[in-house]
Parts: sequence; C-alpha cells; structure tokens
Amino acid sequence: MVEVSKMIINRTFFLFFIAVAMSWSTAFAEEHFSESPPGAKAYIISPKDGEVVGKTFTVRFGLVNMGVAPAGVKVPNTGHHHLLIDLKTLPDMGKPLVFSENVRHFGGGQTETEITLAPGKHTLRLLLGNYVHIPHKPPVLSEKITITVKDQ
Ligand SMILES: [Cu+2]
Repeated sequence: MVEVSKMIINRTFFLFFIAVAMSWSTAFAEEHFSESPPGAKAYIISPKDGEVVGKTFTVRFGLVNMGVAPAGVKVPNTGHHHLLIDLKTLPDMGKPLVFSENVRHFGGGQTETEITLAPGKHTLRLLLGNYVHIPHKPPVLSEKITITVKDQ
C-alpha cells in the first residue's frame, strides 16, 4: 500500500512538473520571440538540390534581408542558422529548437559548415533561430533540398 501511494504521489508530481515545464516554455517563447522582417529568406547556397556529393562536404548558408548574430546576442533582424538534416517533421516553431544530430545549431554565427553523412539520399534545410534559439515570426525557413552522398 505504501508503495502504491508513493507511486501515485510520484506520478502526480511528475505530471505537475510537466505542466509547469510546458507552460513555462510557452510563456518563455512568447516573451522571447523575434519578428522577421519582410523579404527575409534563408537558402542553401551549396550543395544544390539534387547534387551528388562526397561523404564529407561543405554546406553554405545563405540569408537575405537579415543578419547573422551569435546565440545570446539580441539584435533586431538577426539570428543564427540551424541545419535540419533528414528531419521528417518540422520542429515546433513556438519553442526553442532542441539540439540533436538532426537539428544542428550554429550559435557562433557560422555561415557554413563541413558535415559527414552516410552514403545515400539526405535532405537538408535551414531554419533561422533568434538569440534564444526560437524560430522567428514568421519562420525564416529555407526550401528543403535533397542530395545524394556517394558511396566512397
Ligand atoms: Cu540555436
């Protein structure tokens, strides 16, 4: 009995914690979102859509009508790049972007990167995030490109 009630308390506490965390992150995002100016656009300069590349290749990030600033730096009309690799579903645009193998952050303000991918087809897409990694309103998201990594 003691064990069961302990579990119920733990579960209640856990759910409460989740609810607090969710409302906190929504409130946080609302307080920290940034607007993107008209005409803002992110695009992948290279590789090109449909290109065949070697295992290790350079991705160059393009940005129109906005500037690049490192994460943590709050300057209007700026952000830092995120490279979405093989991401099937777009992330929640109202929250800070998570760090993962599929969502790479370039918080140093980088405008290109060298990546290594397994042979085969891959998709790449850019998404700008603001100083706290939240996508802008409206989101500055590039077209999705598909590339083929050579088996060599
Ligand atoms: Cu970021």
